[in-house]
Amino acid sequence: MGVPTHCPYCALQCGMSLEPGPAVAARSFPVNEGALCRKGWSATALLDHPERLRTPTVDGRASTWDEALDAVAARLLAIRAEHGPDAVAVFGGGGLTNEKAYLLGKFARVALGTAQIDYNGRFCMSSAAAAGLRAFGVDRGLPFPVTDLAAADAVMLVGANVAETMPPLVRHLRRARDRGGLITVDPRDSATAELAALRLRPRPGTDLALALGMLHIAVAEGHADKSYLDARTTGFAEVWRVAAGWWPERAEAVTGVAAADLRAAVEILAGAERAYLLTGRGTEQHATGVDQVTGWINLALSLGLPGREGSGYGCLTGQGNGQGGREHGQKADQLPGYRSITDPAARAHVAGVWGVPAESLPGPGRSAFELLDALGEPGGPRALIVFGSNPAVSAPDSARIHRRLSALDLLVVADLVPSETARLAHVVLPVPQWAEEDGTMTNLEGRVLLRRRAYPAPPGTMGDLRILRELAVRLGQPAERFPDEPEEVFAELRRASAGGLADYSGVTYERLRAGEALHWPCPDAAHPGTPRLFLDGFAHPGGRARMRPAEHTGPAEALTPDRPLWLTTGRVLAQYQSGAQTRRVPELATEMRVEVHPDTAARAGLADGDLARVVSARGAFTARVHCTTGIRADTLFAPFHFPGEQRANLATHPALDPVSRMPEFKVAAVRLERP
Ligand SMILES: Nc1nc2c(c(=O)[nH]1)N[C@H]1C(S)=C(S)[C@@H](COP(=O)(O)OP(=O)(O)OC[C@H]3O[C@@H](n4cnc5c(=O)[nH]c(N)nc54)[C@H](O)[C@@H]3O)O[C@H]1N2
Ligand SMILES: Nc1nc2c(c(=O)[nH]1)N[C@H]1C(S)=C(S)[C@@H](COP(=O)(O)OP(=O)(O)OC[C@H]3O[C@@H](n4cnc5c(=O)[nH]c(N)nc54)[C@H](O)[C@@H]3O)O[C@H]1N2
Ligand code: SF4
Ligand SMILES: [Mo]
Repeated sequence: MGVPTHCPYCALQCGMSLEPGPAVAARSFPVNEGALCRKGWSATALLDHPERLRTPTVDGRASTWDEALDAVAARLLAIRAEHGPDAVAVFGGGGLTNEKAYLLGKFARVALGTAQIDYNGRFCMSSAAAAGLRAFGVDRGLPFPVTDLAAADAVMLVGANVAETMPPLVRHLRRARDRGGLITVDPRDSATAELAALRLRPRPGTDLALALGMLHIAVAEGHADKSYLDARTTGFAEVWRVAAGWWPERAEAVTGVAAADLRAAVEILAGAERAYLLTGRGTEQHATGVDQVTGWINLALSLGLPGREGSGYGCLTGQGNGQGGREHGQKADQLPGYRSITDPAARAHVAGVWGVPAESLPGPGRSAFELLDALGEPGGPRALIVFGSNPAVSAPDSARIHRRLSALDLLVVADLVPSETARLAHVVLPVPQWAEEDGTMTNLEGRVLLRRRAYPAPPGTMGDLRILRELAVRLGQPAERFPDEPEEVFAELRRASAGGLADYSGVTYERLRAGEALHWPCPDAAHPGTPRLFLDGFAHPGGRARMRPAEHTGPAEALTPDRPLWLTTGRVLAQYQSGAQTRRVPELATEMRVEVHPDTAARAGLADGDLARVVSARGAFTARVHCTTGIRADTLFAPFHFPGEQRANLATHPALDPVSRMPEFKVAAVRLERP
């Protein structure tokens, strides 16, 4: 009998069973019904990998744990004494368990007293989170279980390549597919687009024009749900004032998508009894990401989809704990329970749980890119502590971030492998990994899951929770304020989240061990959890969704004769994120390739299989040319999983969305050339 747990990678959090060996076995669980993708099947390969970190290092030399922790604490205290508490910064990750994310936020605010904490979720979910929170009053990626999709007649996937990024999810789209109801919006024919009855291939960065064009058609052709708009929303008149100007031919001219295809998409969605609109990073990772998602939400609301049984709008969360990771206080502006750090009542509640005065809690800090960009700069942090991210590969404008990371007086990285960021660090702290620890994760549907320890942690490693406790004590905190048993940390998290938007107070390890399906909010021990939100009303006072006008402005930079192509970036099936984990798994070996239309390649004097350079105003990366007619001729697609010269982020644009502070990962002006 194996240990029932969940995959270490994406937000689908497929159920699996861990057997001696170590080996992965299938387990029935609703989101994946026993299926796993290649990354899930090969996940145990990293447990005993030769490159696994097993000894702390200080300035490149192996040390004992006491030496490493003493050195970190002493240097942090010295930096703080000289430059103040905000000279120490913390960077977290959406792959950390709820317990780790929670304790990391507490560690920053209480033990370090710094406002400077943010995490990689800012690069991931923040635009959809901000737009969803504004429109619906609460941000839960999917406000319904993934399995609800199985009954849909139509599903429109906007900038989401689930066939590669969450393969087992595709099984829930079977019905929509069979009925000709699957629509994709993507500048290229991704593996997901290949399954769709209708593929819209907009120019990168023009999604808002597309959404406005579709909204225009929906209203002009009588598909808008008037009674739903009247009863359940506010703001339609202002939204229509903008959309009225987006007649289909104008949308066609801006997006490159034929007006007839826009009409066909609206007809499929409006004609379906049960329809869903889902967004992914393709439409969200833009300097106008919040507006773009707002455009899609406005369309969904006009068609009466959100908060209706069997229909809906949702955003597909990405990282294993992308949802929980943004609820428990590692985000610069948030406290546990999805509370705002500027709300006096929230501060008082959380300070009470932590046993510190509310005035001692810092205010909001810099967002992820702004934080990284300030490192070592005048007035910026001089020390950075990283848990669960590899920003040396995954942050935009990578050469610049590399310089900033290298300018620090102290870089501390806790990781299981020597990531590119760990290689730049003064102190490296080796940690156990997923199958060697207990902890909870919250998947893309807001369901809290228990990950269980199946194997012993290797000697020489120390758990993240224990590291935080040991450092906190060395920084002068009472040990009992920093518990390191996951279940004990979770009990405290429950109290801290009580009464917040993401209320976990009724979730317990006991209920999770018993196999209960608990979706937050779950405010007390007798509460069954909330698999479906908004059926009775949206979370704003009065229960109405708030529509907001958003006008299309386009990408942050324009094409020039010197840089005549759009670069967009994303993922391939066999690699995960910065690749720190999956590049080390032999079964997943993948080559860095840039997808290019054959005509575009020929114009650059390149053929399929040649090495090429992709050059932007920030920098250049190299990749092998993969010719495909399934991509727009004005667009290149590159994955961001590779290090060194192959880093796609050497070329990406760090323009930030004004609301979410999400970087523009999905559009940059580039040229393609021979190396
Ligand atoms: N294999 C694999 N799976 C993963 C991950 C991984 O690294 N590898 N990471 C996980 C995480 S953290 C995340 S966030 C999710 C992301 O999951 P997805 O959002 O599905 O992934 P991406 O490949 O980033 O982007 C999706 C699609 O957006 C398209 N796109 C690019 N520009 C535009 C645009 O302007 N408009 C539109 N409409 N589409 C555009 C791209 O061509 C791409 O096919 O995946 C999760 N799952
Ligand atoms: N160009 C471009 N760039 C992108 C994107 C894109 O689409 N295009 N997508 C963005 C998105 S959506 C995301 S989510 C980010 C992700 O980018 P990163 O944050 O770099 O993601 P990972 O590679 O998952 O990094 C996680 C690191 O933490 C380690 N780790 C795993 N589990 C634990 C743990 O429990 N404790 C500790 N201490 N360490 C652990 C892993 O070994 C790894 O080194 O990249 C962003 N960057
Ligand atoms: S889809 Fe995601 S959770 Fe499922 S096996 Fe693959 S990486 Fe793991
Ligand atoms: Mo992500």
